[in-house]
Amino acid sequence: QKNLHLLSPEQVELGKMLLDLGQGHLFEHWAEPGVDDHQKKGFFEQVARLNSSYPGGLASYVKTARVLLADSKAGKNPFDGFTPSVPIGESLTFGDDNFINFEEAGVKEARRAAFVLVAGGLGERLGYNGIKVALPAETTTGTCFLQHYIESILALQQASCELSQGHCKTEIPFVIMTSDDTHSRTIELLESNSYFGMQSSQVKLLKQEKVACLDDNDAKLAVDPQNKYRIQTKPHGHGDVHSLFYSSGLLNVWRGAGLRWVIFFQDTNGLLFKAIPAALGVSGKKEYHVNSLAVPRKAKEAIGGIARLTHSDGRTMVINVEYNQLDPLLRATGHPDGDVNCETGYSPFPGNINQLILELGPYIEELTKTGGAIKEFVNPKYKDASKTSFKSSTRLECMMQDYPKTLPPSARVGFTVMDTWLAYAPVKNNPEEAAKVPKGNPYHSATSGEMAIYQANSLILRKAGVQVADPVLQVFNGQEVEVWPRVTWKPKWGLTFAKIKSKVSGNSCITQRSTLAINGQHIILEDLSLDGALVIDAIDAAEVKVGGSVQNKGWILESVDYKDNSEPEVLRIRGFKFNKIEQLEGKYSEPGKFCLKP
Ligand code: UGB
Repeated sequence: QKNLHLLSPEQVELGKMLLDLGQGHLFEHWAEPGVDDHQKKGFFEQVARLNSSYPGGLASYVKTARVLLADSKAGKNPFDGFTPSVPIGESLTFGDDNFINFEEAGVKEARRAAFVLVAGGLGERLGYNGIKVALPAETTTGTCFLQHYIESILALQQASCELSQGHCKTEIPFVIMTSDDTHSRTIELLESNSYFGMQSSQVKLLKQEKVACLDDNDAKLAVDPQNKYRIQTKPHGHGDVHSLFYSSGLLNVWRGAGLRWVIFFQDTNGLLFKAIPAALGVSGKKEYHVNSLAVPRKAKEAIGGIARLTHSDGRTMVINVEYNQLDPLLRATGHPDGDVNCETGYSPFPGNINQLILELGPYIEELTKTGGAIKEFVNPKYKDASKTSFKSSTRLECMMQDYPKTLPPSARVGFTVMDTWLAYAPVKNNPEEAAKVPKGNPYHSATSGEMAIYQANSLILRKAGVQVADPVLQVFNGQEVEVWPRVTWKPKWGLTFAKIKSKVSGNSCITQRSTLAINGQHIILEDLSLDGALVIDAIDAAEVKVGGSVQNKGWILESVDYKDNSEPEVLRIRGFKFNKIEQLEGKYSEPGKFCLKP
């Protein structure tokens, strides 16, 4: 009351709303009028932001929180009444005719696609100091995740245009969802690298806001422990991407421009774009409204399981069941062993890798109904079994893969399973946590993420006819990994298997200790015998045939201890670095046809 003169009429309304919501405690410790007035105004600015960025405003947030907190206290199972079963989806085998056909169909569709990277997470589990998209996906070339994603989208754009008849001016839109934790550093990374070759107008950033923290079961909003004139906030989860889209107006712009697909993906998967063309082909041919990419899942692996849930009232849906919920759900529905592997050595439920392809028309229709609100959950850490108080404040959260939960039964929701080696190698765990992962389960670390790229490229070249040596086992940061030859290429060199096959001819071979970096578009490997390091840089207008016997001392892999502070963090978290002793380098900066033969 005493501070009313400071406030605009809108702020007075917000204040009344807080009181009506039983949030009077937020003002209890305020100083006398005339003291801290600037911070008091700041408080109302924050409340206005929290109110406008949440579908239905703070009133709706508090109301939902009270219901979810009561359910949690009562131990209510979110899947009450549902029985899980193993769903049927499309399963692809890399390189066979079916796969190649889907890839071609997907490349055609790509001209009508937009990509959305959710990159608002800080990656607490990884403990890296920077933003995750700035991390090198591999250290042979040092290409960071964001650069790799942008170059992949540009390669897809070019390949798609080449397939279309006539003049094609397509620019595939690329949206990045950021948060206060990642926004400015993402802009900085883009700007200081000229958007990695993309038109800056092609890239849009949408920033998610955090949500208010809750102190108790009555959804009392938490005062920030650092500042009594602020409400404490925490991230709301990647599900925010849908409401941000709804309010951005972008979807209608895209529909007007003739787009048909929106492809969502996460921040640190260096393999994803090897799977995207075929998966998009599946979406197109099967006319899926929702297509989730999946890989075989190891029981207890920290990725959700895709399940068909059938309710006792007859409703059914195909949906991700998050990794911490799958085990209790199975136990509660007649599977006393819970989340375990079946005779194949994998969980019978395909693993959700959270790369979603949505058809734009039905997506817009759905968001128009829901405003982009996604079913939320709350995960309070209680002090004791009475469940009356929390160890620390909690908040509502939501996940982007829960989007199908509100869809009508007529929606076509499918999924596409591909080999893990081709599609999924995220960087999420720090070295200590990764080393504790049970043997046989994936580490999801910077070490395994980089090694997976070499493995995938080696296996793809093998399939294309190159003799690639077997890997050796080595231990880095306490993790035993297969070390394949360090093969890398630019996405524009080969984004699909058909393209890669067209760049390889004759009899080529690569030894295990070799490094091959192909930084160019028109580079043909013909009767190449590589035993050492070979780096080829060529502009797009240069055509280079690479062959003959290349032998040198090469690049040696050396261990780096993650505790060794004299090494840069990006090397410490992967546990190795290259000692570049000797290599053959071919640089082609003029147009023309060239041969690189030692
Ligand atoms: N992210 C945001 O953009 N904003 C946020 O508020 C939070 C995250 P995590 P998680 O495929 O590996 C997911 O933390 O949530 C971004 C699926 O739920 O890496 O533990 C963040 O930047 C799970 O089913 O993953 O698990 C990152 O890009 C499984 O599929 C992305 O959201 C698992 O990912 C994911 O955030 C997986």
